[in-house]
This record gives sequence, structure tokens and C-alpha cells, in this order.
Amino acid sequence: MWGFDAVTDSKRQRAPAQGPRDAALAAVDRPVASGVNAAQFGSDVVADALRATGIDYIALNPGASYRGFHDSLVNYLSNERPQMLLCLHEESAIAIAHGYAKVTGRAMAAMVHSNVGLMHGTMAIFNAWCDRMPMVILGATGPLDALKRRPWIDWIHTARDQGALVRGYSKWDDQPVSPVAAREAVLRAAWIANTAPCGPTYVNLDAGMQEEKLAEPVPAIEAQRFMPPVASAPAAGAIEKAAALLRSAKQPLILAGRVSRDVEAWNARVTLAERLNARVATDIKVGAAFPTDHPLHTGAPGFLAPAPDALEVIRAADVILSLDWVDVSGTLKQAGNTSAKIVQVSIDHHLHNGWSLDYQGLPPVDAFVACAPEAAVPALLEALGPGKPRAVPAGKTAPFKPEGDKLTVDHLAEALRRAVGGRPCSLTHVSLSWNGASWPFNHPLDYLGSDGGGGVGGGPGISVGAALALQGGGRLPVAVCGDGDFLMGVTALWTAAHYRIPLLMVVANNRSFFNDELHQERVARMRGRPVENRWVGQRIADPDIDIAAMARAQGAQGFGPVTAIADLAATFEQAIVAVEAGSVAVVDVRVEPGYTAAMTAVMTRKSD
Ligand SMILES: Cc1ncc(C[n+]2csc(CCOP(=O)(O)OP(=O)(O)O)c2C)c(N)n1
Ligand SMILES: [Mg+2]
Repeated sequence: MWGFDAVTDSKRQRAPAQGPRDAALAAVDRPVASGVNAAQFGSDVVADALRATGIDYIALNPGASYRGFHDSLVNYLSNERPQMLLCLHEESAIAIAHGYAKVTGRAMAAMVHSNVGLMHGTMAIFNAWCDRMPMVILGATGPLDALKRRPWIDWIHTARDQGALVRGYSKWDDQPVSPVAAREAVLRAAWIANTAPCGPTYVNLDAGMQEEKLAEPVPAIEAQRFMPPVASAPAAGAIEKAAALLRSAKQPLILAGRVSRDVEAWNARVTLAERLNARVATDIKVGAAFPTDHPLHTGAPGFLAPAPDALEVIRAADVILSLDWVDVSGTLKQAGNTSAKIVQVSIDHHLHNGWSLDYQGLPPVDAFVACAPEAAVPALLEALGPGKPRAVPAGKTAPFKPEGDKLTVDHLAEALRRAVGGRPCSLTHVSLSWNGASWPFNHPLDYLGSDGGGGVGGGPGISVGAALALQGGGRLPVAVCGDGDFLMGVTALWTAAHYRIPLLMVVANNRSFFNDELHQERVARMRGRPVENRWVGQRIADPDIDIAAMARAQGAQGFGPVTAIADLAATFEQAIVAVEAGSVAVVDVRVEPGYTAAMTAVMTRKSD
């Protein structure tokens, strides 16, 4: 009931990444034939290497520092495999690659201009890093040989150690000197990015190297042999120890964290929870990990803390199995004292470094299984054996009902769900005001998780990238963005419109950077000052921004502002018709400012 037919569903999940490229998209930006069919320049060799990685798309914003490579993509590779996706800002180029990886689990490429382009992209790289999403970022530098630098411009395009800009939040970077070394660097970058724990990699291409004519042909290599698949397997002893703890548990709990979009792995988690009769908590910061409608699922997934009922279950648990939960230490702290034994399944420690503390607190652990959850869960099931199937408590199926008569995010969610109806749908992003209880997830692609690093402005680009990857898979991509998030990343929609990538974006428009109103409220409370002033320097009103017009300016269809609950459903239905006809549609919904009670409580308490 809670699982899926593995064959058909994993096929559907993989289809977008492996299937033929969408014809409408492939027809965009076709160059005239160049007649070039052999590598002649350094950048042609690098372009060959990028094609050899199997990467289909490269999102970019152009720049002279990589004019050689740009020419190779257009006139040597004919803008195919990879096809360029022109972006209006580097932050959206990176975010698009991020969203693509959220669906496929595989790296896309992004390319950014020397120094300044990379600087523009950094926040989005940080988001992808915190979200553990793979991507290959290519950048460039003015010629390292000073004699080859043109006055002024090449000098400002050159930095001593450009990779240092992103080294704290990328897995690996390189600045190869020759075309052959650059080929190896691109293959290594794809290999490392796609190997779990995944993350962004950065290769910086010397402009001189790109533009230099090859003295002689570069011998071909078998690229796949340089990117061997890396299997993640648990140690037998660790699985035995973990299974023994779980077997002895009276009140086990699974914290289902960073897991893949794989349907078989989803089914295995459901089987494990049912085998153990374990309660399961999930987290809105990461993609759907367990059916939220399942009777064993506890509490609505939340951003800053598990819901109060999930915290109760954590307190009562005697054994907690973390499947790469984002912050075990913080969650235990939020629950208060627990004497539960902790089983941690993760290889995240391979990624931890001295710059970014996104690894969170060091949790106490009684059994550590060092592998990806996808490998650990079947091994745990085997070690536990068939066992007695335990009774699963009856389901709670009460439909979600928004309260009050003022238009809130809950009304938005309820009407949107009704308009979506029975269509398979992926929530590519949700606003900070989102209520995890308002929308059930019953498939790994039902929800793709948050921006990862808390960088506002990622929502639109991530959603465009996810929509790109979902094309042809039969799922309607739906994004819900805050107005602040939308306004910072809106131009990503132009890329979706230009490349015919259908997407529905709903803006939960509270006309405020509301998150920070709550922070100002908290400070006012701590200091005994008037909380009434929390909105000053936060509200985005007077004049109100015309969100639908901004959408239309990108080539999307704009709807709204919707100000009445009664108008929501019909507007969403019209917008879905537009998306199903191939458009990008944006609906501006004027919502009352407010977060869920749980989130507000965490944010406005005087102290933690
Ligand atoms: C790049 C960036 N700038 C500022 C912040 C601080 N910040 C966190 S949430 C938030 C408000 C976001 O506004 P919106 O998307 O409209 O969501 P709302 O809180 O209003 O629901 C801000 C400014 C951030 N996280 N990232
Ligand atoms: Mg807002």
C-alpha cells in the first residue's frame, strides 16, 4: 500500500535523465553548421571531455575569459550534449544545476566567467554544497602566463588562486595547465561530484590554454574508465551491531534524512519501518524520504525543528536510527534529554572541512554504519531476518483543513492541491511559511527538499532545474516560493521560458521578508522593546511589487494577485492549463504574513 511497483516506478524516475532530450528544448538556439569535425584548439579537447562525462546540459552566463571554450561548445560540439542553457545571472545557472541534481541524483554542468561570474555564483554553490548535490562547475581565468595577458581586462580576469573563493564549500577544484590535464580534470570533477557524499566541483580553465592551437592531435581515451562507479557498502560488523540494537528496541524511531529519489530504496525504508514497527520522522529541509500518510510517520516535517508530536516520539524512543539525518545533535537537543541508543548511517563525515560548519554538532553514536542509507537499509533488513510482522497502528486520514477566513499559506496549499487533483506532481520548492502538514508526500519525487544552505533566492533557479529534469516524466513541476525568494531569483524564469521548460510557480506573497520580522520580534522581546516595530525595514510594500508583471517580463504567464480564498482554485486551474500547454506560469497569491505555530515558537522564544 505504501510502496510502489519497483520496475515501473524506477523507470519513470530515471526516464527524464536518460531519455531522449526534449525535442522543443533541443530545437532552441541551433547554430549553423561549422564544418568543424576535429579538435583544433585546447578548448575543443575540454569540450570533448565534458561530452564524455554524459552531461547533457550546461547552464551558463557568458564571459570573455571562456570565449575559447564557448566557441568549442557552439562550433565544435554544435551546442549538443551538452546543450547550453543561457542564464541571466550566475546564481541561477548554479541553482538550475542544483535543481536538476535533486531529481536525477546526477551532476549537470554550469559555467561562470572568471572571478566576477564565480563571485555571483557563490551563494548558489554553497546551497548545493549544504544540500550534498553534485554539479560540475567550469570557470576560467585570464592567461596565467603574464606575457599572454592583454592589458587591463586579462589582468582583472586573473587571480592567484581563484578556487579559494569556493574551496570551503566544494569537494575539489583544479586549475589545469594543458588541454590533456584539463581533460583529466573534467573527468575527475564529474567523478568526484557524483560520488557520495556528492557535492559541487570546480575546474578553472586558463584562457591561454583554451585558445592555443593544438600542436598535434590529442589521443582519445576511454573516458568511462576514469569515472568508475563507487559502491557504498556497510561493514558486516557494523550492520550486526546496529541490527542487535534495533532488535532489542521497544520504541524504535527512524529519522529519515538525506536519501536518494530511488523508488526501490523508498520501498525498502517502508519495509524496514514496518518490520521494526518504528515510528518515522522526516524533515522538510530534504526531499521526501518516507510516506507522510503512513501510520508510522510522525509529525509534520518542519524547517527549524521537528513538530511537537515528533519531539514527543523522539523523547520516548529507546533506539534511534538516523538515515543521514541532517542534524542529529541539534534534533536531540531540541527534544531534550534522551537516553536512546543512537545508530547513525552516514558517510557525510568524508565531506567535513575546516571552513563550513554545516556538518552541525557531533552526535553521540552507539553504532555507526559508514555507508549511504540506500546500502544500509537492505543490509539491515537482511540482518534482522523476516521476524514477526508487527501491527501497524491505524492510519490518520483526516483531510487537511485550513483555519480562519483570511487568505493564508494553508489556504493556498489546500486550493493548489485540489487544482492539481490526481496528477502526479513534484513540489520543487516550498516557502519558509509552508506548513508541512498541508501536503502529503507519497513518492520520492513528490517533494525535492529545500535550498540546502538557507540562501534566499535559490527557489526559482532550483525549480527551473528540477522542471528541466522532470520533463517527459509525467510529473507536473510545482514550486511555492516566498516573495523575497522569488524576487531575488526571478530571472531564472526567463531561462525556463526561453528553453520551453514548463513550470508552475506560486508565490506565497506576504509582501515581506517575514522571517526577519520574527527575528526582530524576538529581539524586541529580549530587550523589552515594542514588538509592533518588527516590520520596519522588512515589509516589501508601498509600492506593492507586481509579481505577475515580473513573470510576464520573463516570458512566463502571470496570474493574480489573488486576494480572495474563493479565487484560488480557479486561478490555479487556469495556470495548470497553461503549464500543460508548455508554458511557465506564475501565480501571485497575497497571503497573510505568518508561519506555522511550531516554527513561530522556535523563532520567537526568548532563548533555546
Ligand atoms: C541571500 C540571503 N539573504 C538574506 C537572508 C536572510 N533571510 C532569511 S529568510 C529571509 C526572508 C525571505 O523572505 P521570503 O522568501 O518572502 O519568505 P517569508 O519569510 O516572507 O515567508 C531572509 C531575508 C538569507 N537567508 N539569504
Ligand atoms: Mg515574504
